[in-house]
Amino acid sequence: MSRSIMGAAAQLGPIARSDPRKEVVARLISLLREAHGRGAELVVFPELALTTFFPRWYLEDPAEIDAFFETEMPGPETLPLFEEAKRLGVGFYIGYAELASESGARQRFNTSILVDRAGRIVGKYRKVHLPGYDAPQPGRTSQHLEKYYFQPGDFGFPVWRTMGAVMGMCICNDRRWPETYRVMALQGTEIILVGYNTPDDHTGDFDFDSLTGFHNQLSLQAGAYQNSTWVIATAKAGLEEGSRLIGNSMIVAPSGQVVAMATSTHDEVVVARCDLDLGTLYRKTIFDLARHREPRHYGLIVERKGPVSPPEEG
Ligand code: CDV
Repeated sequence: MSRSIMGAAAQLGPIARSDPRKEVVARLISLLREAHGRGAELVVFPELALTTFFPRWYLEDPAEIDAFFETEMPGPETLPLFEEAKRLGVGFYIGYAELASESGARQRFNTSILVDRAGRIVGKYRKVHLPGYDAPQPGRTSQHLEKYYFQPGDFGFPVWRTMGAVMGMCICNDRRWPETYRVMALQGTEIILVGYNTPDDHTGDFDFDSLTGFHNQLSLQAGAYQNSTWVIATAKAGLEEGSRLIGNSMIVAPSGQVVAMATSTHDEVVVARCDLDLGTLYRKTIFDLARHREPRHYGLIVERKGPVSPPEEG
């Protein structure tokens, strides 16, 4: 009997800084209902889906910063989303800014959670690859300060067996790194869930930035194909506080083919049936990792952080 799960990418249009959480959660619930109406069993919301993408600003006032963070999940404002998902029997992924106070220390993470169809949090992931800088960069109209606001995630890349599949999570910039997918593939992942906020001017070099949509798709398709996994990738899109965030939320099959893609930069749901046995075919043939990988030649990947070139010639 073939195994499958009906997946949805629930893209969000822009969120203004002044938008109250309550309003944002109402939008999430409306997307959840639409996805459910179209048969979805698992809905993927974006990275930092409850607020505007605040790492574009350099803020110093701790109270102002704290306002973007969740101290509990669900909290009073997010509980209605959990309740509605449970009522509908739909699982979901959502990204948010987490203010953790474990062992008495306050730590900030860019986090996502996986909630099953009974409304239980079954997995938590904290973003490993934080892009940008830890201090404002002179001469830039828009900053990217994730290294200032967040600590790198401390969970690695776990996967969970839930809702009839093995699922992993990552967040935005993680999707550009082959290590992200491969570590999850080595744990048998069948679906990777990812939310993103990607401004179309993130390097400030037009030649590079004009390829932002292409690089998003290239990373997702390569990650899916090379690791025999479905990828459900969801954007926060549109003109948000003067920053243009790309859309193109998509669902990619283990073949690397895009099977559904958003066509707007607004709130939008795309759905696709994810046949989990499609991944098995790839895993048993061209990407049979246990048969074909040669890890003894891959040591540098974990031993060395950045490139060291051979000495100059002559
Ligand atoms: N939120 C992100 O991680 N955004 C990055 C941008 C800065 C390039 C991304 O990789 O899409």
